[in-house]
Amino acid sequence: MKRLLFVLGFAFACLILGIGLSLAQTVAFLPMDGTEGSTTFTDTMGNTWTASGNVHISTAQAVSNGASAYFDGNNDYIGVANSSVFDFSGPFTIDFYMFPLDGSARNQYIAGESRPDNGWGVDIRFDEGYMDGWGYDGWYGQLTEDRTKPGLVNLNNWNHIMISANLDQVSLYINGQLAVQRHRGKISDGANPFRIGDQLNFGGLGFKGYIDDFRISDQPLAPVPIPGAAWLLGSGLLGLAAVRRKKKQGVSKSCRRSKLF
Ligand SMILES: [Ca+2]
Ligand SMILES: [Ca+2]
Ligand SMILES: [Ca+2]
Repeated sequence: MKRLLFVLGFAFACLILGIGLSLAQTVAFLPMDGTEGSTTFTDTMGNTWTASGNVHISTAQAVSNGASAYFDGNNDYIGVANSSVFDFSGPFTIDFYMFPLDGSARNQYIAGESRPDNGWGVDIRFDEGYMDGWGYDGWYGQLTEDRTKPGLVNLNNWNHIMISANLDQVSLYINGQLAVQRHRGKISDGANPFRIGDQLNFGGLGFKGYIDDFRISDQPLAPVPIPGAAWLLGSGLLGLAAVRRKKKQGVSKSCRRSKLF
């Protein structure tokens, strides 16, 4: 009997391990923590980001650890040189929390490595109170929250934003709700820097507000819970700590649900 239990236990462990290893891996993560005014943005995955303009750590609003990044909407961004981490030609997920302060400005650039002149890359924008994005189905493949719906983004509050893409389709989730799902085309990679907050090449406005816990993963993620053991093996203790921090910070139920994948 003991031998049977051992064999069954071993098989179960292998199953969980297999599930875990097949899960997405975080390739960039900015917890945006630190002291008020700091311009140091540490990436727990080792990517080197540089602050430009007036972007800084702020303790005025936060999802994790009492601090986030504040962007004033005018030439403020955090940038990182291109590398294999910032290649969106395969499956990927970009997710983060944002606290927008301006719901009327057009095309506020939140994140991406888009380069419209060359027709490659992807981006995420906040456009007159709606989420938007470009480049997911050819350069003109716009990704826009359906404007016939009530706005899903809450101004002057934290929102969880997730763009999850496999090779066939791309999904935009806002606070755990599916806002848009559409065909995903070929996404051409390029050497443009990845930037958060503004993108001079695009020529639009910068984002005005706060961003926290910015993450890039190398697989599509769904905003649904998965078994804790498998998730733990797949995402590691870092993710566990991040979720525990969010629970302590009192993020809304929908936000917590979308973070538990
Ligand atoms: Ca933080
Ligand atoms: Ca500025
Ligand atoms: Ca790239």
